[in-house]
Amino acid sequence: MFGELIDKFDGIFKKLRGAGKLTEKNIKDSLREVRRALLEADVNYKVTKEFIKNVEQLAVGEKVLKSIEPGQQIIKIVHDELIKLLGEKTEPLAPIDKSPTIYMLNGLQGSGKTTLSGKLALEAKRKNKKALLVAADIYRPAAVKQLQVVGKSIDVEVFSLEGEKPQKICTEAKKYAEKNFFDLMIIDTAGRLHIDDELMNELEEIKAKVNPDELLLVADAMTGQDAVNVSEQFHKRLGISGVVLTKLDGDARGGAAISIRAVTGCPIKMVSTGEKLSDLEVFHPDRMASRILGMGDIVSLVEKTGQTIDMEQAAKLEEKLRKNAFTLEDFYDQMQQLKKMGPLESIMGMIPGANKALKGVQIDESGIVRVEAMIQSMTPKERQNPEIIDGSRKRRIADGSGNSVQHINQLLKQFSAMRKMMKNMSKMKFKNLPKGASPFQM
Ligand SMILES: Nc1nc2c(ncn2[C@@H]2O[C@H](COP(=O)(O)OP(=O)(O)OP(=O)(O)O)[C@@H](O)[C@H]2O)c(=O)[nH]1
Ligand SMILES: [Mg+2]
Repeated sequence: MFGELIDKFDGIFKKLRGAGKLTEKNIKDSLREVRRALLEADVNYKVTKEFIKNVEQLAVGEKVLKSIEPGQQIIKIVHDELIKLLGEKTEPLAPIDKSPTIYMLNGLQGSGKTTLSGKLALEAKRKNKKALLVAADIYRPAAVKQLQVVGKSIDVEVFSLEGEKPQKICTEAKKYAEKNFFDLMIIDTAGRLHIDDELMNELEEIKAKVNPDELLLVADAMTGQDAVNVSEQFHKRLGISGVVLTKLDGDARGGAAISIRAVTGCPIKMVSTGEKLSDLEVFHPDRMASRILGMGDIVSLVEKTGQTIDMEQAAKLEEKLRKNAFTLEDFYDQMQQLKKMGPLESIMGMIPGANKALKGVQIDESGIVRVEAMIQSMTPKERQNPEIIDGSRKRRIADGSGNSVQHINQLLKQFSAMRKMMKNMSKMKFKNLPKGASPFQM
């Protein structure tokens, strides 16, 4: 996601930096390109227009033109304005501080409500909170069963009542949660193909009956401006407290993420980035802006790493990186660690410059097994000093691991790109993170 937009910004910014002297004209030209890039990423037309107007006002000032690095100044203005557009500050979910705190999930069919229910319950569980999932979708066949499967996979109880209406199910669930000291109750409501009165009435009634602490709209980022429209309509009717954008791992162009806050006035609180129950992130406007502008998102990466990487090993790695002694053996260990973190693509996108550095280098998850075989076929000396791997060694390793020399070359290229990135990452302070640090503020 954001891939194309990041590329375009990269090109525009490169020109700005290299322009030497900036004039009103080349600033205007750049902004025209920014405008086009945003529109092509499916950002709302009015939002784009307003954005460009604001940036232009700030950028075409005498102060900027006379500054030492005018190009850099304009990039900073774009960055700041983008953060404003995305909502400025992080809006955490309502704290889980009563028995029960209630999150109600709403949204169109297939937007990801049931999956999100599981994700939120899992996160609550990680915080030692007792969660209850409530099956309020009685319309789609097997919807209750689906939630039960999710609940079972994370060992969270599911509340359901056969033959009852959702309103009744939710009020009964609240009583049950109160009586049994649940900390969090998550209501998984039914979806519809389109917004209709019947659905809205039902949701309104549930809201009135259980008075949720968080009324979240779950919107599919892949649907672009439709996600924005749906959010707006739900907000008008129900008064939602926030939006969770799902499927940001897909090839959505990003327009929804960029426009929702500006169009609806509702904050994006969380983003969902995959089908696995651990694929959930807090939405940080500043970090998202950096990611979109190709500046990476080191903070989220550190947090993600903090969750899954063994801290002691990370400290050792940091030491090695500082000494520039990172070897293929460490690479192998890192691969094992990375595998725990989720799809490589989503991790690479957070590393500044990685999008560019890894261009053309295929990140092929299924290829990991192959890479492991190749490293296993190397001698310890080769793993320590990949530089000594010459033509005949390559052939031997290729034969030993059942690969071609081309594959070995590819691995060495990938390793050297990784080594460069790792050097950048080594500036991060793994050690300052508490064990099991979590990006969630619940
Ligand atoms: N790639 C990706 N897939 C997702 C994400 N969230 C949900 N899905 C998938 O989207 C599909 C629909 O998800 P559900 O959670 O069943 O959606 P729902 O809103 O409960 O759907 P209904 O109950 O039919 O209204 C499933 O195949 C999920 O695995 C996400 O963040 N990324
Ligand atoms: Mg569902």
